[in-house]
Amino acid sequence: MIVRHAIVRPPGDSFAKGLTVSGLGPPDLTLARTQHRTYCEALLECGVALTSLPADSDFPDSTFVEDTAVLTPRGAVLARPGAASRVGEVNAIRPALESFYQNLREIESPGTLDGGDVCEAGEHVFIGISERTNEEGARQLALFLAKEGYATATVDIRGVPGILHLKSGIAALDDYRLAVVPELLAHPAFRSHRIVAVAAEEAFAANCINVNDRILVASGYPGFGGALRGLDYDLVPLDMSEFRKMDGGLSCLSLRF
Ligand code: CIR
Repeated sequence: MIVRHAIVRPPGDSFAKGLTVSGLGPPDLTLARTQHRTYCEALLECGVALTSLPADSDFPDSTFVEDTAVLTPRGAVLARPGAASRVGEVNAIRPALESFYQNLREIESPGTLDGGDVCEAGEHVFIGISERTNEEGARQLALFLAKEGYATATVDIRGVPGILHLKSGIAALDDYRLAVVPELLAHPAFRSHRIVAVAAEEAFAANCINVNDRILVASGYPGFGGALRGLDYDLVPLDMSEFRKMDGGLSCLSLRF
């Protein structure tokens, strides 16, 4: 998919109060803001037009804009986050999305869905069932996507340790090839795709993004980085240390379309 735009929101003053189970300690806000700026510069260098929303300290996790919506070249669906503290983020992002999409659809109660559980690989969309996204939310999204011509498959990640969202454990390197953590390698939903296995000790690196044929990837994971270079991917390594402390990674920090 060609990425023309991205929406981002820098971390607000309350960033350290966000949800996390990483056990890596509190993030350094100044460093997080620097890392966020570097991330934005990388998107710009990949030819993306950026909409940078103001930081919103009412919602500590609001820098993880990806979770508020599912955007495809064919339409937009507002998510319904599974964590109570994040529900209000959707109304906060709505005006920005309305300026790009005429017909926003919405996940409705009792469905819950976080954008981080949705992985688009060409005509295939994988939808994670997680602690945040329930089966009803996945069903509603699958109906919207089917009308747009996408094939969907669900992947139950509940109980997979260390994987908050589906995209914490898989990434579409391109339309045909996925990066996948060990626990999900054998999942039948991925049978028709080529796979790059991410070693358990480098699992955080699985959350990478293809932006106009460059792969933005967390720095500090030489095995995965080497495997991608061996496949001729053009890498942009970025330090994600402060976002990792809050269970976030590269995909979570932008809505790309
Ligand atoms: C949360 O727990 O919701 C945030 N601290 C992290 C969200 C990361 N988002 C993502 O993986 N798409």
